[in-house]
Amino acid sequence: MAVLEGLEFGKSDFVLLDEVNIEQFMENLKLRFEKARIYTFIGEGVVSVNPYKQMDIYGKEDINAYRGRELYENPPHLYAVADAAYKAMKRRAKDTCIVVSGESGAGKTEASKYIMQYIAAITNPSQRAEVESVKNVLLKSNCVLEAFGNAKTNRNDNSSRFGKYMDINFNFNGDPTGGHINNYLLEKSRVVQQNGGERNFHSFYQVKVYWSLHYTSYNDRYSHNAVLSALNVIGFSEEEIHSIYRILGTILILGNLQFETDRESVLVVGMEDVSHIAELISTEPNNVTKSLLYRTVATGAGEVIEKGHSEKEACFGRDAFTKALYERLFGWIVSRINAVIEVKDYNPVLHGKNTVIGVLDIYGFEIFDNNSFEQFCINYCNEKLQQLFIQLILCQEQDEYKREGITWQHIDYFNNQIIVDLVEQPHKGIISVLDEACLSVGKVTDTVCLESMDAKLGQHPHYTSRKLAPSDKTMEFHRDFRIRHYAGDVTYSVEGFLDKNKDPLFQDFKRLMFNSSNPVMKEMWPDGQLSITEVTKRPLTAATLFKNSIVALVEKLSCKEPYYVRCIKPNDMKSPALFDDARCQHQVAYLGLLENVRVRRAGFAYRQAYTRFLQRYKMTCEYTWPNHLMGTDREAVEAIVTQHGFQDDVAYGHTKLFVRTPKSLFTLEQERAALIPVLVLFLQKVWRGAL
Ligand code: AD9
Ligand code: MG
Repeated sequence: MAVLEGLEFGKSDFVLLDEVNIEQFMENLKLRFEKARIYTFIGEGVVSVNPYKQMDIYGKEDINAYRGRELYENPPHLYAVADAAYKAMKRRAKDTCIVVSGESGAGKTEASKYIMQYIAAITNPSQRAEVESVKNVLLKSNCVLEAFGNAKTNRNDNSSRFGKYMDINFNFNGDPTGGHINNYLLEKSRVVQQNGGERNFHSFYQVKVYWSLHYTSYNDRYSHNAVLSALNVIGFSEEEIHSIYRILGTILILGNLQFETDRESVLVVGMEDVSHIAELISTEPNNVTKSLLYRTVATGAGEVIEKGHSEKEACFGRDAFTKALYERLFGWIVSRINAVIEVKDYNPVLHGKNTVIGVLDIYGFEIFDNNSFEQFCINYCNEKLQQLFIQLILCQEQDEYKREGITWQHIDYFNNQIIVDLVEQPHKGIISVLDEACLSVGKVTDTVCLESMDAKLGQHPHYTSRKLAPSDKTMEFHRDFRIRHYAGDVTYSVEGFLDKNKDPLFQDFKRLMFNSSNPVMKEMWPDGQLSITEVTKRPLTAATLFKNSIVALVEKLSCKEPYYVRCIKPNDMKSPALFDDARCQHQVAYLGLLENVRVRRAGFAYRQAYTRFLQRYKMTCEYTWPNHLMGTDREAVEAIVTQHGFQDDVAYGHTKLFVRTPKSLFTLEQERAALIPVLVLFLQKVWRGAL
């Protein structure tokens, strides 16, 4: 409900549409995009359309305009939402989170960076050194994580190939004291294989610069310096930085390493590569060759023997090792950053409540031409987040009105719990079928696994396969299954699912790394100290690990007050000028934005328990100041509301007052703010005995 924009820019809050229907919604979204108004509110959330061009709206003056102001005082902006989350945290000591969602290339990562920059800019006005250094590390961590976790894909030149959730901790002053980063499912298969037109992680193009100082391209060289300086600022030591680039080098060499079979024995082609690897990971060439060509196995009789790989097994082992090296490296970098920004010496008695703002930037829904295990996990994650959104925004909201006895017309929406169950239900869901197939002793293939999915889930309304729908030629027999996701149908090819889920890595590689004389590398591979006879427990599968991490994430988010940034990708051409109606409408539909507006509109933007409302605003009304003589707090609140003339804008619940539009509260806040200095003067006089 921004007051500063003319109507020629459309409605700044979708709640203000004359009628809530898809036509009006799209018309408003398009009009605003074409007038370079990329943000629009839905209540306290913001919808953002990727402008695909630099906008002059993120400067110092812009930050100052939003700082400490109310949502409706300024045009819609990420800063308004960030400030709302920050204020809730500071004023009410609430943990809050900002969930940024949308599909690949919609602008999530850019949005989360602007949000973090805003929070950094408005905190620590007194420039305390320790707070400045925390802020610096938080901001610099983005650069490092992007270098190692982002890559050019066909959808986005800087696509995040991992999910990120960052908690920022604040002290009672509202200044950042530390933070913590959680990373989710890095797409490590990219290290060994990329789709046509796509690239490996950015870091690999930088390592070439690091070594040869040849330009790969201006951009890469530029960001290489930025990454090095960020690593330095965060506090990575010289040795650690060297180790990082040595691991990247190792991966590059492994990527070209071939095997050949000579009279039944398998050999590495090109021993100079092996020596080079040995030098990089600080070990003997002999150890490298052995890990590449043999695996240690424990026989039934408890004997330990060395078994030579076939050429195929050697290739498989090499790729698994390459992927694991990168995954461990990435995980280690995150944990190193965490160690630096971890809140230290926090004493709740001394420092007051430690509050948190969480920022979630996680991969959006993905539908590719060929969808594999990674897309399956990513899309499952999006189902979970949609479910959280439904729970928090749609369900809870309606439940509260019911509980408080407020008259309310129920709003229908699609509840995707049924799809979440399809994937994660114990014993029945897809993950459980996959795990079962991975754990069975016999030779289970991807196709066999598909058959058992068909058998178990054939009746599910959101699951199908070619066998279940033989006439549907868009799927292949014995290979594809399809999930009807809330965001659309996705056909997955089951090929490779079992391997990716089992994600096996021969113990020999772990031992190789643990035995490195480079302490940084050794630290990344603590499990390498186990001998083969000690490694008996089956590790959890990739899907189950991912599921557990997402369940934990949702738990973390659900106890915080959520703020939403919903990102929309205007077209597939990365064009600043094109608003592709069909593409945008599809995103609006699956993000559930219309339902969001409806609930918001029918509902009440603000609510407060009568006692708290009274405490805050009693000074604004003659009947309640200094003490009210009414019967109940509710009656006192009624007196305040009536005196200010917004009785038509509220509803009275059993325990809370509900206010429909923010404007009413704003009036009260202004009056309160104006009264406070008067009151302070008055009280000072009382204390001095002047009155
Ligand atoms: V993915 O799921 O990680 O593949 P994101 O994170 O949603 O995706 P990203 O933020 O990386 O997308 O945005 C993609 C590109 O759009 C950026 O590299 C910018 O070139 C462009 N973009 C996004 N937001 C803005 C903006 N606010 N201003 C200018 C933007 N350009
Ligand atoms: Mg991203």
